[in-house]
Amino acid sequence: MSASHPLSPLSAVEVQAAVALVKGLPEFSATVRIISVTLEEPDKSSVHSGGTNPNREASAVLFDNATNGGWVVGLNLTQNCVTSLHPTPVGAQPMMSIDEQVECERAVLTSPVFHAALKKQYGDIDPSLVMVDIWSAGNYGSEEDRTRRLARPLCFLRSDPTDNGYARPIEGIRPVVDLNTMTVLRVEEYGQWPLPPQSGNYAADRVPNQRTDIQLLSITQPNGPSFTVDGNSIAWQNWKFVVGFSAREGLTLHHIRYADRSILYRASLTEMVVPYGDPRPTQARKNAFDVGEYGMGMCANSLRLGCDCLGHIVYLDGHLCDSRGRPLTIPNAICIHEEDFGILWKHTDRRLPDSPEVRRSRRFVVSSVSTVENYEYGFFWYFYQDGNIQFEIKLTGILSLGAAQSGEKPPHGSMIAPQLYAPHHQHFFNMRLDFDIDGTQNTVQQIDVVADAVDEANLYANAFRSRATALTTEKQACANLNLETARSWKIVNPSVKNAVGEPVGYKLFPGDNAVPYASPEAWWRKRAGFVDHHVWVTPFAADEKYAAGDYPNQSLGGDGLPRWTAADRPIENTDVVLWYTFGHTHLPRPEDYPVMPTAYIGFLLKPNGFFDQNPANDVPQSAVQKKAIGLPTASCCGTG
Ligand SMILES: [Cu+2]
Repeated sequence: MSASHPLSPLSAVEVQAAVALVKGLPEFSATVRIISVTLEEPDKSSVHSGGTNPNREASAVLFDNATNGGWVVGLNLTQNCVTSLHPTPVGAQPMMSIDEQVECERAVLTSPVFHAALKKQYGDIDPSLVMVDIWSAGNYGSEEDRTRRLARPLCFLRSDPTDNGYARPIEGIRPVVDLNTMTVLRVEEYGQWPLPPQSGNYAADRVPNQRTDIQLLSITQPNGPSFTVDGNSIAWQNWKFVVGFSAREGLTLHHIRYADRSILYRASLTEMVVPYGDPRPTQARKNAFDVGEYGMGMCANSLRLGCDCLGHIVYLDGHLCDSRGRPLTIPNAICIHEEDFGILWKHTDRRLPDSPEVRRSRRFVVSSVSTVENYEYGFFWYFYQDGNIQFEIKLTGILSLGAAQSGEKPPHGSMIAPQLYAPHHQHFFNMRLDFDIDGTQNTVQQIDVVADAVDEANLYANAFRSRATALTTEKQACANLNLETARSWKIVNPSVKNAVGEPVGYKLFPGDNAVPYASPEAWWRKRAGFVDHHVWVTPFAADEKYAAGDYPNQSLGGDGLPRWTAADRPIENTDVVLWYTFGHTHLPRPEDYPVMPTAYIGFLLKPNGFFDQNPANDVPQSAVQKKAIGLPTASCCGTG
């Protein structure tokens, strides 16, 4: 078995080879679920040296519903053998599989206890119209939180099978499901709320009077796209990188280079958590760790041309397996295309008004979208001609809603429709950015802009400067954004100097962000220590991949970044990883209903002394521009 690049994700054939090996283990039985099968990445040094990888390796996480315990299995797919088998820590709950979502819904819908609770609330309603979303149980210190594999689903009532059920939350009852036995342990009852009276549909066939004044906008690339795709290796303009995909992380990017100079070795969303801020007993436990509990790759959409992506598209499939080892390929999981992005640069010399120099900007987009029950997250990487890399998360989908009594205005949420409210919540994301700027030995600097003292050297009191603090140890590196100093972070290679004698570098420019409003005592915050700081820096360790640790599901907390950085390891002039946490505070609006217009959050990585001047100075004029001034257009590669 071979793959075009050693960091290419597992193919469907490789996933099935891994499944066959796992199923051959004496530990494997009918009660064992295969939670994930993932590429075990080769050593970084072998990738940087361009060596071919002699072995394709994988790791599988298994979980036995009979014993409430699991294993991590190392696999060599080239040699077709198992290389290691370790039990997971006692009590560790790997993420919930896609099968458990379906089985959990069925368990609730066929439970006589649930039917009885439903009848008490609403009389004789058709249980087949109830919709049950699996929700992770978290850990609130109880015996069962520690000893069972649990879910606390939320339930909704549709008026017909294609109705938007989220419009009618069944507020008063909360089933608790043991995912090991796949049975309803009990149904918790919190009182009675009437079903909100209005429907909230958004599907095309349910929205009458759609607008009619939109003319066709077509994007064509008659000569084809400007990128090449070889397996999962991508080349566009000066950029080269590898697209990865896994059940837990979803879309990842690897070995990002510009003009064959290394910038980022690996970039991934390591965790996210959505804590809700409503203390009502039916809402207080809501906080979803969408990566470590649900799996961003497992929840990835199959994207559609003309809907999710526009233009000349190349899609990549995502190859996974379900928890029984059956192939689970998500066709078109990743979309790859180019977009026009307005003006790249421009200057008009007023003495030469007929010859403005302007260039169109084009950006290269790699994206995927995941649906985690009610919510959608789009993950968009943008590469630009001037060396910028942008990451943007698009938040859309349906709010997680609650029912309100007639006339009630819940204080910890916003009224959205009659007797329907949306609790306040936040979305915190954590990105692991393994920079390798022109090599692996890098240093992170915290950059603060400060005003000079007013003295004889600053007579006009106008002076300010940027102050770079080299981050030397993990504890020193922990920091939050600071508006007063326009704080940013620069990753430099101290051994490689640019034309002005400074170390080459890239800068992290944060975008929107937030601090958590829940107390540090909140149960979810113990499990999500990564929200305590916006920036963390660690020395590279291949097994430190997830900001909340390997097993955040039902964890007691403390794992991940807080645990690793307690060692206060040195981080100067070594292989460093920068972890960036960013949050979106969502006070819902009626306009977010029934389906939410996209909200955006992300960050920008900009070359900062990485190049000696604007690297996009060599972008030619666009075809339209050349035509307008009478130049031949045949060899033109500018947009339009
Ligand atoms: Cu939100």
